[in-house]
Amino acid sequence: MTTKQMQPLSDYCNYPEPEMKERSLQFYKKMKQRRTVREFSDHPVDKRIIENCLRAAATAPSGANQQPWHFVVVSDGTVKRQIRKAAEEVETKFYSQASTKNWVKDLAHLGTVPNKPFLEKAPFLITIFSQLHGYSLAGEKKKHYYVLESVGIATGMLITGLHHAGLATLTYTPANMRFLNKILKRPSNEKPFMILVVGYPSENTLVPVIEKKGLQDIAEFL
Ligand code: IYR
Repeated sequence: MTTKQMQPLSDYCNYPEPEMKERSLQFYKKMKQRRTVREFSDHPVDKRIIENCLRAAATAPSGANQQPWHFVVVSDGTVKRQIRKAAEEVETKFYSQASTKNWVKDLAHLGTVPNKPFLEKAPFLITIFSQLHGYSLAGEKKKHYYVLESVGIATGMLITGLHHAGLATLTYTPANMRFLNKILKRPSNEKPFMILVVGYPSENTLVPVIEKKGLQDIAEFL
């Protein structure tokens, strides 16, 4: 067993309470401005912004600090085209199949269709993989803990960072994403979690009118 090494919590920031109140309010206001967009401009995005946001995402807490995530950032036009083609095949089935009829009905208010031009138009597709298990130095399977929770938290932090930087995102999840392993040459212990489409919104893009639940509806204090 390795002995644990401890160090002082040197980076913790302590603010006076009025400042905390103001900071939390300002952060809420900033987050409230985030909207998922489905129409992107092809205006290029500086890769260093994406790198910083990925660094921020990688600070996420994870089960046993195993950091069971992998990000493949796609900007290559040929690879984006391959992803679009494979995704649209999945979507065509999804929108026409009897087994997903109710699901498709529940999405009607979003106006989504099988055609996914944003997969080629947006400058970056950040594909996110969950490492369902890892490998020991000897090459044996190593159990990973709370994989979905960990990758979900890191993804939330990534979306938050990109929004904070001024970029728009789309959390895109075709019903079956295994094609990503093949296209991006990822090993079978990695399961695609999401395609995060990143860029600038296209000019005059429209977003659906939606409501977020209020505090009373989502939380209670005992
Ligand atoms: N993947 C499909 C369907 C879809 C599913 C959910 I859940 C959404 O919130 C939105 C769309 C598509 O992107 O069209």
